[in-house]
Amino acid sequence: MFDKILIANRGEIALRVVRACREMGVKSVAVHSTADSDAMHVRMADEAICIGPPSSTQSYLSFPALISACEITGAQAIHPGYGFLSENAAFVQACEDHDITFIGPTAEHIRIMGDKISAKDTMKELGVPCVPGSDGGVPTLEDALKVGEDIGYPVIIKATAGGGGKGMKVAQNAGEMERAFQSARAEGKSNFGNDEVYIEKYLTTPRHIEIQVFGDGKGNAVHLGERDCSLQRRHQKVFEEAPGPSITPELRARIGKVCADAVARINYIGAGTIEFLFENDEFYFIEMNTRLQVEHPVTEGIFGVDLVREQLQVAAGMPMSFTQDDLKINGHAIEVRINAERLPNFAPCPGQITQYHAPGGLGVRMDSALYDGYRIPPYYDSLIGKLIVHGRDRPEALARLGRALGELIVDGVDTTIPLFHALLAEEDVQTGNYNIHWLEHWLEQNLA
Ligand code: MV4
Repeated sequence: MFDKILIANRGEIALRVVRACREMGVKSVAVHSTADSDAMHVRMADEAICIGPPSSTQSYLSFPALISACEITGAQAIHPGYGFLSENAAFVQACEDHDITFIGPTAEHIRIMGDKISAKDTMKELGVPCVPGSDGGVPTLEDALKVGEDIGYPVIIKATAGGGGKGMKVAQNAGEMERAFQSARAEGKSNFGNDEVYIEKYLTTPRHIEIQVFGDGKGNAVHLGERDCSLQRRHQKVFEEAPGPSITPELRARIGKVCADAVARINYIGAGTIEFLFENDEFYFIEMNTRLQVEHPVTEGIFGVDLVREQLQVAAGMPMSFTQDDLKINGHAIEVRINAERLPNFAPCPGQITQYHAPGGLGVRMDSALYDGYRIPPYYDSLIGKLIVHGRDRPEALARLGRALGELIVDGVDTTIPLFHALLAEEDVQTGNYNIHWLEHWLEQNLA
């Protein structure tokens, strides 16, 4: 095991990694910008080092600052958390060049999955069910119209380099194709410097179901079931749960095995998430994320495992702590994302926290780097905490969520807490009857 690792991140996820390190007897190095000198992850880590000015590009995203910080502190490995450099293949290469272990997948796997066409090709080859669509990139409008004719409308045109919903356009019929095709290309070009697009059948009312996988890099891999993350606003998840209300044990076992076998075959190392659209009891692969995700605690809750510990273990060349047979689901977990945002527009709301009180009690986990008096800087993501509840079943988890939200106090800034009180009062949330469009519709009718 490593003696010391550096955490190339901030906020709750940096603290999450510090906690795993402390339990494992691994020393942790926090890095911070000048805007984060007072941050909790800096206080909680064994050592801290300032790596630059507030701007992320000059601090949390700076290769030389991070590599130098490792050299100065003697850290042998870097945990990237999520966001920032977590899916940056060039950074993985830079770590390798400096004999620093990147705690995550290889540069090659990150590169393959970052390109949506090569990700889909790879998954298809590995037997993972994909959305019907074009065979790779679609270079011209003429080709696009042919694909539309072939698979039938509606279709969705997606930028190969896309992600987070950028560079995605729907065409309801052949007449809408030209506009959608050109605009997806233009968005791909301006956002990612790549105008290549591909086309898929547009699924109208799917759920977003993602399968957690984990590999040891030596041909062994497991799945840890699914998370339903359908409740999203503008491609930002707000509420995530496991198991998925629509997924039976049979469906889970089938898609889980397909996913675990696929990542085992490519010698995948570390945590990964295989994203599907789920409609009419069928799974359709869309993307793979090669990182630990924000919502990983719901999976930890129902399986009783520490995914960050496992990341460190396999990165150090050690085996995972469990086999597939060891992994049994216990109960139900729900996460809500507490953002410093002002409703109804979800405008970022940085500022000073005048009072913070975290909820507690049975089945309650609050992952947050907040404290009384903390100043939320305006430079970074608006996520300030995650409330995760666990119950013996879904109704108990929902009741516990309502109870815990009632105990949570975050004063001084606006937050998304009132949204969750309102959502819990909705019958569709209580019954799990929602898809990827439910929240946007609800917000239009209730907050607009
Ligand atoms: C789709 C789709 C419908 N059909 N693909 C949105 C972001 C990117 N990860 C994939 N996305 C979608 N791809 C096909 N073939 C609908 C979406 C989509 C979506 C997906 C997951 C969660 C929320 C969403 C909201 C709008 C659209």
